[in-house]
Amino acid sequence: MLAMNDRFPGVLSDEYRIDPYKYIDLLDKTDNIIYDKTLNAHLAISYDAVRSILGNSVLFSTKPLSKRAEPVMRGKVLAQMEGNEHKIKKSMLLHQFTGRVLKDYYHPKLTNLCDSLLTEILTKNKFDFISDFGNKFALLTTFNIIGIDYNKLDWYLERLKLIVQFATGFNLSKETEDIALSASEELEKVILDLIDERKKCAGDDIISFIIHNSNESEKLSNSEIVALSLNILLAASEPVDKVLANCIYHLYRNELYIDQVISNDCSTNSILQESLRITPPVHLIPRQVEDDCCIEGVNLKKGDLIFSLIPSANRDEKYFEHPNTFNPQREFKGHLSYGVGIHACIGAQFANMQLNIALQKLVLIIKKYKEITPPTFDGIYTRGATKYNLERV
Ligand code: 2IO
Repeated sequence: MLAMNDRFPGVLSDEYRIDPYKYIDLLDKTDNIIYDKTLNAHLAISYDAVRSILGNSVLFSTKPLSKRAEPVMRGKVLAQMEGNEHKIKKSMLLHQFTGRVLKDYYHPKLTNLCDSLLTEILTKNKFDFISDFGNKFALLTTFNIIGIDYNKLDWYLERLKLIVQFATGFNLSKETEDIALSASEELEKVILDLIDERKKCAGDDIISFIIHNSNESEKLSNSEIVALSLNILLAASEPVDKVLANCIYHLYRNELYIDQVISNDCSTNSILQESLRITPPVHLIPRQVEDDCCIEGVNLKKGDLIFSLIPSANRDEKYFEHPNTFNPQREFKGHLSYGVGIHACIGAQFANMQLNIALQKLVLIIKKYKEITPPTFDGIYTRGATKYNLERV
């Protein structure tokens, strides 16, 4: 009889792809780190192991991103950087994604955007939550940040899909890689044009802010601005529709919370954080082991690849009682879906605000609709609904 974790089929298996949570729930998290033969990499499956790994960026570097992200981002993404470069660029971006700018500038903008998308949907008897709302809300929000014209939605959507596939894929064919690379070159061109425009005439977008509000010694090159812009475009859009669809999915299966949110007995944020915990949009976070070491009782070798399996850490019984029950009222709220440590998501506050705005409005209308069929989920790196058809009751 094989031990429980030896029966884990591997992240790249067909069974896992169809229903990862079935296998994640079976994992014995007290093993902390297991080896995944399909990935040729370690998998951190416990809460403590994921915290130790993501919390130590010296021993566990983000070097895997130089293959995954850099080629399609036309330069280094923030998560690849260290030291002073990381500090300067992180605080530049954080300024735009926190505090006053968030409350005074983005809150009203995103409220209006959400309202106008929902007004359009309310005229329909049937709609797909992903393509008719989620994708649009996600991407148009990032257009607000970068200062991109709303009518370019389809052009960007098409190309971003390809670069996400590159950054989050496994064993891709040369052909698929080349298609993504040429999409990213096209994206680079239009961002370079935007930079030129903003140098002549500043707007209230993040590119103008980066160009005009940095010290002489901190001036970024065009190619650095392109990489950060593409980084934001991807990281801020890819998870958003997935998280919102997951929230709706959980609410339809736990309808008492819809009423509780409406009657102010439960906050949208509790729904959101519990949904992020139990069904995180980003499942895998890659790191390279920089030295031989022993972490949570497991030996790792310099050069090894290790993925943090976020949904597994978030379902660790040591921290979350009845881990696969959706319970927005649970006491411990420390899910790891935004990561942890110096490379934790810098858009977390922005995302929480954006998602709460949408949820506040969605809870008021979802009882007018029901699922035609349950959503179809896909993805092993980022995972979410690809189609979610709703119809008026
Ligand atoms: C662009 C995977 C949605 C990041 C990424 C390849 C680098 C980095 C992440 C997150 C979430 C995206 N990695 N954001 O996991 O910027």
